[in-house]
Amino acid sequence: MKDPFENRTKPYYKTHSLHPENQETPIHFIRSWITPTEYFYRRNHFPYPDLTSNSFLLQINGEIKDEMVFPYRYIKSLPAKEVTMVLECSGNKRSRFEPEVYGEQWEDGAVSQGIWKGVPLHKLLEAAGLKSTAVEVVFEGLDYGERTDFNGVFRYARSLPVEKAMHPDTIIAYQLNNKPIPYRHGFPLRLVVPQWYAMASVKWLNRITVIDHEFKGPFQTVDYVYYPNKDDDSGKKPVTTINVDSIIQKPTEYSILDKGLHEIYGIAWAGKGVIEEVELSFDKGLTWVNAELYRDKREPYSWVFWKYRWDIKQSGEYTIMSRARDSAGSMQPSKAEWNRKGYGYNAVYTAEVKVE
Ligand SMILES: Nc1nc2c(c(=O)[nH]1)N[C@H]1C(S)=C(S)[C@@H](COP(=O)(O)O)O[C@H]1N2
Ligand SMILES: [Mo]
Repeated sequence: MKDPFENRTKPYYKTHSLHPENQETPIHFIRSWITPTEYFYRRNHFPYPDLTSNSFLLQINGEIKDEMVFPYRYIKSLPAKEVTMVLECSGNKRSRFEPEVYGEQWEDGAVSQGIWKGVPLHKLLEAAGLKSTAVEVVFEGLDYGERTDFNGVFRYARSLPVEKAMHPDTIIAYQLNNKPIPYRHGFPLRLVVPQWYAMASVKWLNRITVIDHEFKGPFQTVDYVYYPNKDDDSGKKPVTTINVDSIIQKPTEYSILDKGLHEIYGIAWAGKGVIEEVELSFDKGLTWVNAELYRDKREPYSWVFWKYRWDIKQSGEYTIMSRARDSAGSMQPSKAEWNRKGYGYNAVYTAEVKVE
């Protein structure tokens, strides 16, 4: 499809599928605070939607006092808010699960950081007048298609509990990194939900429906659910908040290093709370040292950079491990919680290197 809003020349580091487009970027080499827009990962369930003049109207209906239609231009004229945050696919790092799980085999790159600008959603919901019967708010994108498990055509749709929808940092965004949101990332309007995995941040947002019950759409109750068991659905729970996580950006896996001083670095991020500590181990987890953290205190939803000066005296093979801890009391586990659809992988990160 012709893309009037983006002129990509660089190839993607890894393409998982082209129809729909699922691609990730070389996160290991990103040192800028903000992920340049052309390096943002892309995750789609359906073909990119066609835009018409109706795509520039946002409807709100359901359990509200007045049905409303907000034009794109009007939304852009309202007092805005900027949110710098990690956008992470809940399937990020899925390829690391053992035993293997189905789904796009994401490596470490289905996570990006951007500055989103838009209008707090609660302002629009307040204008429409939420009824006391409101339980959830459903967000529908313009994209649609078939699924392999059900007959019919579905739109991409997700819900939030009223409380999360009313959070002042849940926004209807129209800008990413100081430009209109690129078409592939949800132009003209996108719901942006800090702290939750990215399936909640509905692209090409077209309709908001307030409902008096729990939403049962397939992207809510079939996908984006943790199923801890292989053969049955017992113990299932919805995928919501991002798990505390980190990666080592340098050295990359299987690097060959000289003895001596090396600066090693990476990033760490959390959903609930902020990163408090990143620890490293060079002896398979026997002992841990603290990395230095670099953060912007005003940006609670963004990742932190960490750095450590590693002085290697002895040649040999090493496994470097990184482990982040957040202010909500969670730490990366040594083994990720396996689940059938492969969401939320966040085991201690490892990179094997050789020192000569
Ligand atoms: N309308 C719509 N919104 C969507 C999706 C989609 O397929 N359609 N995918 C979701 C998922 S699973 C992810 S990880 C992010 C990907 O956003 P990106 O392509 O901008 O990186 O969008 C979310 N919002
Ligand atoms: Mo995702």
